[in-house]
Parts: sequence; C-alpha cells; structure tokens
Amino acid sequence: MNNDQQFNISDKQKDEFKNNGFLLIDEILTKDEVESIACRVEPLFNEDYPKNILPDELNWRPNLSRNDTTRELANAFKCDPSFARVALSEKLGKVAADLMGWEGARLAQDDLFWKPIGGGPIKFHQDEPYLTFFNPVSVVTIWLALTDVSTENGTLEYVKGSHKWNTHSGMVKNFHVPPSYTKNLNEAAQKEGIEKPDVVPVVVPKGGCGIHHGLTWHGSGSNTSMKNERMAYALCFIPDKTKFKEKDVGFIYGRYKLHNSVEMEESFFPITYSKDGYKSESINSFIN
Ligand SMILES: O=C(O)CCC(=O)C(=O)O
Repeated sequence: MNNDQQFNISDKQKDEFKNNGFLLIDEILTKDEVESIACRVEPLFNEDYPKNILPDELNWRPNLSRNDTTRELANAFKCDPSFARVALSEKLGKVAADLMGWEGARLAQDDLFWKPIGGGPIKFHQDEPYLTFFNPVSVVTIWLALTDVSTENGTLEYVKGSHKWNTHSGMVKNFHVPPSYTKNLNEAAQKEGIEKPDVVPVVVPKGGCGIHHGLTWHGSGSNTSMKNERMAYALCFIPDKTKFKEKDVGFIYGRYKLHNSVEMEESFFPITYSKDGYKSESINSFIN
C-alpha cells in the first residue's frame, strides 16, 4: 500500500459535515486497502492475532457468544498489521483533522463491527460520551465499509443535525442487545422538540465510508438480508495534542494513563497526521 496517498476534502464537503454532522464518501479506501482488511475480519474474531496481542475489547467470542448479535472488537490495529496500515495511514488522519479543523490527529481507538446475516441492532448513541477522559474533548469517527452496506444488511444510520442537540446519549446500556435500538433516540428527539428525527442510512459501496462528528447520534438496525453480511471498521480520532485529564479517566482508557503524567503515550495513541509533518515513531512497529 502506498502510505503517501492523500484524499482531499473539498470546502463543500466541510460545509456539509458542519451542517449535518456527517459526511458520506463512496470511495476512500483503494481496492487493495479494503481487501487487505476485509479478509482479516473473520480470522481476527476467531482469535488469530498475528502480533500475539489480544484486542482491548472483545464483545463476541467464538463458541461462547450468541450468534445473532453484532460482533465488536476494539483496537484491531494493535493485533494485526493489516489493520494498522489502514488505521494509522496519514490519509485518514488528515481527513479527520481537515473536517474538524485540527492541526493534527491521533487515533484514540478503532472498532471492528461484524454484523452476520440475522445479526441484531446497535443502539443509538453518540461517540463523545465514551471519550470524555481527555483534554480537550473532541472526536470524529471514520466508519469504513468493508462490505457493500445497505438498509437491508443493517448499515449505520445517522441523525441529521443531531450534533447540535443539547440532549446527550451518555454511555448507553445494552449497546449490543437493545430491546429497541431507537427508543432512546426518539426520547432525545422529543426533548429537542423534534417530532421525527431525520435518519439517514449510510449507503456506500465497500471501500466507502461515513464520517461522523463525536456528538452525532447514530445506531444501526438488524441485518435482514438473506445473503449479505455487513462489516465495518470504525476509527475514532482526537486532536494530536490531546492530553489525559488529571483523574477519573474511566475504565476503558484508565489502563493507559501513566502515573503522575497527563501525556498520552504514543505507543497506545499514535499521532498519524500533523500539519508540521510529525508522526509517531510507534507507527512503524504497528505496521511491520
Ligand atoms: O457499525 C455499527 O453498527 C456501529 C458503529 C458505531 O457505533 C461507531 O462507529 O461509532
């Protein structure tokens, strides 16, 4: 893969992102990039870790978990260089920084989603409430489609303009097995005085993406297709100069907070793009 490729975001796309809280792009990964990771989803969920490192979060285990839920695994980039080459590419870091108006971007976390045929929904939520342990708090997620995605196979759904709402989701209960994936969204919309939230499905080909602001409400329905699985790789970026808060850094990120320091160690949170050309040295050990 050519790591020097760039993807230019136009002023029109920046405006669209600012107004709607999301942007859809039909082609952001090359065919080689998307193939290099799509073929690794199943092995990774089946515990084949080339780097001999366990994912930071596993929300599905073979022979142990229900087969009718959406499977999620966090920080594939640490376990498998194929994912690292995509997640830590300058191209995607620059897209994140350009849309958010940052000087640079670092990866906070990746999430791999595998929604099998018959796989259940993901409850509506915002990403920012999961990433409030940092200073500043600012998040954008690039959700890469690793299969063609449609309403039929349970693609991601964005609520237009919801990044401007005052009603926040918090960290939701029953994320992977919600009794209703839209109930909390409808309640939030009501509080905002909105009768029917404007829900837009991410319909893009394999290799395309949806990019959402950290406050944009999003979720996804069940996979009702009889023949198409749905896979996606989501990258959560934060500004390059982000620090930890002094304390109360939460149960997910607390394990990476150094004693007596608010620095975010670049071995865990690599800087993948900055306007001055800086990139974390640690990227080399992830991609090789
Ligand atoms: O793929 C999904 O259904 C959920 C994705 C998601 O919540 C995210 O990327 O933040």
